[in-house]
Amino acid sequence: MSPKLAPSVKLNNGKKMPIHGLGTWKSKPGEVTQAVKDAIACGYRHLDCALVYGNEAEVGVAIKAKIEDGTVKREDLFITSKLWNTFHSKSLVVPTLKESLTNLGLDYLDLYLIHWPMGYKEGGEKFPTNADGTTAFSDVDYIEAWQGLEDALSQGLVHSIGVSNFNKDQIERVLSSGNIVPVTNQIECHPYLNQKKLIDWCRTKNIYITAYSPLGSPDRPWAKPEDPLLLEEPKLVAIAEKYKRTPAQIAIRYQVQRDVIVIPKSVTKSRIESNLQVFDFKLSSEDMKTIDSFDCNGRALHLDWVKEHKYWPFNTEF
Ligand code: 1BO
Repeated sequence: MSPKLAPSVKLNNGKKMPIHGLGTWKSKPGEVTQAVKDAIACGYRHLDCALVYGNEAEVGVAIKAKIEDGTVKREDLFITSKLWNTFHSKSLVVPTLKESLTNLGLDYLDLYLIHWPMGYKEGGEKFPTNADGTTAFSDVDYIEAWQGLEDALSQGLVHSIGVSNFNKDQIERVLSSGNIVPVTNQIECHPYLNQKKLIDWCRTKNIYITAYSPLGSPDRPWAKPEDPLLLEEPKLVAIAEKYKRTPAQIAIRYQVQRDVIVIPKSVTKSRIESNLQVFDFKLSSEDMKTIDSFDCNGRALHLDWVKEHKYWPFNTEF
C-alpha cells in the first residue's frame, strides 16, 4: 500500500512544495541516512538540508538508495539547501551551491535559501573567529547573495529561491532590489514564538513561512536546564490527551492548520512516522487560540553572540 503523503502548497512562482518535511539540522551524520530512508519510506517527500549542517552527503546516500529501490523518483522529492554565511559574495554562490548538489548527489535543488542575512569572513572556516574568539564578520550585503541566488535560478540549478531568518525590513530590501520574490522565509516558529506578525506580513507579499524548530528545539546545544520545554507545556499536553495525539503532533498540526510549512526534525523512526500523522484530525479554533496564547517571544536560536553584526535580524519588532 502506498503511504499517505502530506498535501502541497502553491508557491508564488506556481511551483508546489509539500507543507510538511523532514528537518535535518542537528541530525548526526551516523544517523541521518537511516532517518531519511525511514522518512521517505513512510511518505515524506520534502527534505530540508543545509551545507552547514555537515551531513548533506549522508542525506544524499539515502536519497540515492530510495530512488534506486524504486520507492521514489527524483521529481517526487522536494529538496532544500541553504547558502552558508561565508559564501555571500556573488561569485561564491554558484560554486558553493554546486558543493551542496554534489554532496546530495543531485543536479538541481527544488529550493535554495540564504541561510542568514549576516555574512561571515569568507575564504576559510565556516565559523571564522577573530583573535579574541568572537565571530569574524564580513560586510557583504545579503542583496549581493540574493543576486547570486537569482543567477543560480536562471541557470536551472535551483527551481525556487528564498530566504531564512530574515526580518520584515530585510525582506523589503530584497523585494525592492531584486527581480524575484522569495517563495519562503524559513524561520524559527513554534508556540513559544508563534511569529504571527511576520507571518501576516509575509502573506501580504505572497511569501510562505516555513517553520523550523516547530517542537521548540529541545536539543539545541545551548539549552539551559531551567528553560521551559514546549513538549512538556501542561496546556499542550492536555490538548494532546484530548485528541489522543502526542504533544509533538499537536505542535506540528498547529503550523499546518495556520498554513505554515513545517519541518520537524527527528532521527527516530517511530517519531518520524508519528510526526507525519497530522493530516487526519483538526484542532478546534478554541484550541488553536489556546496554543497561540503560549507566545512569549521564546526564541531558542537568537544567535546573540553575533548581535553586533549589522545584519543581525532580531533587533526589530518582527
Ligand atoms: C545554524 C542553523 C540554524 C537552522 O537552520
